[in-house]
Amino acid sequence: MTNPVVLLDQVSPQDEAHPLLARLGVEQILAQPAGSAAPSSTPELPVHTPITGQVIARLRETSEAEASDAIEAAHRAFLVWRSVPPPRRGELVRVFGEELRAEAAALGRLVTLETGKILSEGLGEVQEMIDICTFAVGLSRQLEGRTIASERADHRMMETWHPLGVVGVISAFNFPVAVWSWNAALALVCGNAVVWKPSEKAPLSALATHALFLRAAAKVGGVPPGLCAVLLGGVRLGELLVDSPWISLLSATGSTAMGRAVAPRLARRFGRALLELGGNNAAIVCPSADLDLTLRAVAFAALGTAGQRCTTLRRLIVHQSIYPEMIQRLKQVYRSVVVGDPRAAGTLVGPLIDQRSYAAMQAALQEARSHGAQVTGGERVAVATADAEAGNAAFYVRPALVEVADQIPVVKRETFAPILYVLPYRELEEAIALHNDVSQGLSSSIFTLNMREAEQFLSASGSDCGIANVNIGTSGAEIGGAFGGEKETGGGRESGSDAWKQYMRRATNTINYGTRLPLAQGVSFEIEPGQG
Ligand code: UN1
Repeated sequence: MTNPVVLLDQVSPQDEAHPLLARLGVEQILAQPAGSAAPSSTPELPVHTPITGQVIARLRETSEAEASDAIEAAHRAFLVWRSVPPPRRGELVRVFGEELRAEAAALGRLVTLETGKILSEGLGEVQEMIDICTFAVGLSRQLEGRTIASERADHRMMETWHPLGVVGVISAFNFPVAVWSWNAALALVCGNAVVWKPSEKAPLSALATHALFLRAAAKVGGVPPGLCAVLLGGVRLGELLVDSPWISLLSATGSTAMGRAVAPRLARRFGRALLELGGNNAAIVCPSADLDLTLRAVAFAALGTAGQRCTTLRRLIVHQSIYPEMIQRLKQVYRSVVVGDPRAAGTLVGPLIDQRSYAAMQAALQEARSHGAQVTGGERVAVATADAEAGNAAFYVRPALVEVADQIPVVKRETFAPILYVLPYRELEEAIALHNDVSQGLSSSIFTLNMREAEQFLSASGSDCGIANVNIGTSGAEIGGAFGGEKETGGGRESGSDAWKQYMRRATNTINYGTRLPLAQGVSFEIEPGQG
């Protein structure tokens, strides 16, 4: 199985990335020939680490011809894979999960190098991949359909679920491998092929994941070549996936703006979309809340991954009776939380991904100030990393707490940075109305020991999000539940529960095992004897 796409032409040997890439088998796959398309002079794709801002690898972008080749090869692989019994397909995912277990430390560290998330979160991302593999292996023996009562005598009605085709996956920088795995593990046991365009900002972890997948495929044997492929590059390759008639389902994670470009274009050819777009997640803190627990939950949800999760807590709606205490304790946390090299013990907040992200954060804070908000933190922080002083190209910030009286426009937008807007409320109905008064609908929480408040929040007239929690934060969802949200979040559901159904084609079958031909709805349609 060849990776059709890339050549690595430079990795600085003194860099930490080099031994990791060698260990994970990335160099071997890059050395393989690039499929049947002639090597081309596509642009170089420099990979930066946000830890120092330095370039740690230079890849070559996948050409459009190579990408089309890979998609067609995936389609050919699908034609074989769809007839492999699901439990045998599950065996591939099981062995892939074993490879991930064996290399969790190395892959987790590579995720940290590429994204700047702290080591524990880098490892957590790999754990999330392992967990979805375990889930998918179980699923491979549980793909099931209903038997439905027929209105006709001697008839049986049932649903059969068949593999769909090639699944395209566009993933974002912040979860550079886990989100692919939610899609791929399910797609593979469901009998599909997978073509993946990872974020241009985090292609190395994707290549390492692909290398581990190839190892698993070689161990298992009988896996058709081209079943999984990786395309490296930007928007043009994304468009190719959107427009390709071979891509039956496109799962895309990213901004709402990206979703707006993808969804109508996909709809034009009736391609299936699974969208996981922006979030603007809020938590309501009620008077009865356990404040120690709330504070810890809020800290992880708002500060984790430096505020760069789609599930990051961005709005905190606090009952006015506990507002002063909550704000004071939050300020303490925000002042003291360690911002620094994500590889160092004790660091909780690593760098932002890049300059654009820093600029967007500063613009949002400026806008909030101009509306009279009180901002604490948000400034750039100089950080000495393990290698050197992080230069001008690394963007570390002190997370920002922003006190607002109501939801000014900036609060209603998603700024992918560690900004937490805090606002007071009087009545729960008012808090829920504020909570739902944004265009995104991913994740939400309530902190309360009052069962009526909790149940109201979870009810039909409560949170309008795809994820609604009680006494835990908005981020860090387990893989067992369906993941995704409503409104501008895009409506898709990935990962657990019955999300697998999206990766399959449903057929309704009616079987007549009798000798007569009764028609549904009692329709009579008798032809004369001899006519038939
Ligand atoms: C994302 O940020 O795109 O629930 C995914 C969470 C993680 C996944 C986040 N399990 O925070």
